[in-house]
Amino acid sequence: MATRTSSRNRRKAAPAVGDRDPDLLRRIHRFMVLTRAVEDRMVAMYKGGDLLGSLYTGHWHEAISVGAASALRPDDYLAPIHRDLGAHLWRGMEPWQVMASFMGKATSPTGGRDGTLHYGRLDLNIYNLPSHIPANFPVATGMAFAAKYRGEDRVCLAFCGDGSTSRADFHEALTLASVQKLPNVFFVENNQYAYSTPLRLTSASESFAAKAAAYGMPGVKVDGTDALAVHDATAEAVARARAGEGPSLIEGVTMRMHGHAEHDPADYVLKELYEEYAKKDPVELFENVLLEAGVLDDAAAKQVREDARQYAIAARRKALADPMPDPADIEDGVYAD
Ligand SMILES: Cc1ncc(C[n+]2csc(CCOP(=O)(O)OP(=O)(O)O)c2C)c(N)n1
Repeated sequence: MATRTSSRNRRKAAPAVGDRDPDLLRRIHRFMVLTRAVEDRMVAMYKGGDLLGSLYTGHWHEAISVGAASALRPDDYLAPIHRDLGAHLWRGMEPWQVMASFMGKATSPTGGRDGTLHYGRLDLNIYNLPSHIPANFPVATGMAFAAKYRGEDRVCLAFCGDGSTSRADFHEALTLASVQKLPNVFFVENNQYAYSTPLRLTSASESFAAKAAAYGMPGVKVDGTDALAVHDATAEAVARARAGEGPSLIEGVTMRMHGHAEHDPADYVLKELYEEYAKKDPVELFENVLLEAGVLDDAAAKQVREDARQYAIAARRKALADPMPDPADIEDGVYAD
C-alpha cells in the first residue's frame, strides 16, 4: 500500500487554521510526518526480518493519535492502543524504543519482556497497553478516579477501536466514569474494521458518538483524517474534564489502510474504501492545510519529511545494535520482593 499520495490531495485542503499557534501546528505536522516515517520504516523492517513477530501500525490514524495527544498536558494520562504510535512519540517516546520493543531488545521500555507493542512509559504518563481490548478503558477510569481523589486537575485520554466498543469493559468504563463524573476522554478510533469484521457487523447504531447520550455524556463524531478537527474536539473534551464536568466520548472516523497487522493482506476489505481513503491521507491533508495557510512552505515541508526519514533510519540502526536482555535478569520486575 502506497503511503504517500500526490498533489491531488492539495485541492481538498480543509479550511484555514484561524488564529491557532503556528508553532503548535508545525509541531503537530512534524509528529504526524515522523509517525508515518517510523511506521513505513518498521514495515520495511518487518519485511526484512528485523522484527520478532508481526507489526501493528496506524497508517491513516496519525491525525487522531497526534491530534488528540496534542490537546493534553504532559502530566495528563494517556491510555493508547495499537494504532497510536503518534501519541507515544508526541509525549516523548523515542522511535528506537518502539523498534527495540518489536525486537525484544533490552533497551525497550519493557526491557525486552515483551516482543511487540505492549510498551508504555510511566515517566511520560503513558500506560502500557494490554493485549485485551479495551482493557485500557477500566484502567483509564481508575487513573481518572485517582486524579480526582487526590484533588489533581489531571485528565486521562483513552483510545479504543470500533470493535472494542462491543466489549463489556467499554460499557463498564463509560458507566463508572459518567456516574462518578471522572476526568476521562474516551476516543473511539473508528477505522471501519475490527480485524476482518466490518462496521455493519459491529454496531447497528448511527454512530459511536450517539451512544454517549445513553451514558449521560457528550458525544461528538469528527473526521479522523482531519488533525484540526480531532485536536479541537479533544481540547474541548479535555477542558470539560479538567473543569470537573465529567467524561466525553469522541469518535474519529478513518480507515485502516494496512492489514490488521502486517501479516494480514486484508483482502476482505472493500476495494472502494481503499480507493476513497487513498485520497484522504491525513498527513498530506494537514500538510496542505498548513501550506495553504502559509504556516509551512514547500521547502520546510520537504525538510520535515527528510528529517523524519533520517530519524527513522537512525532509530533502526540503534535498535539493531542494541543488546538482547541478559537471561540472568529474567526474574527482575516479575516478582515483588
Ligand atoms: C478481548 C479481546 N478479544 C480479541 C482480541 C484479538 N484482537 C486484537 S485486535 C482485534 C480487533 C480490534 O478491532 P478494533 O477494536 O476495531 O481496533 P482496530 O484493530 O481496528 O484498530 C482483535 C479481535 C483481543 N486482543 N482482545
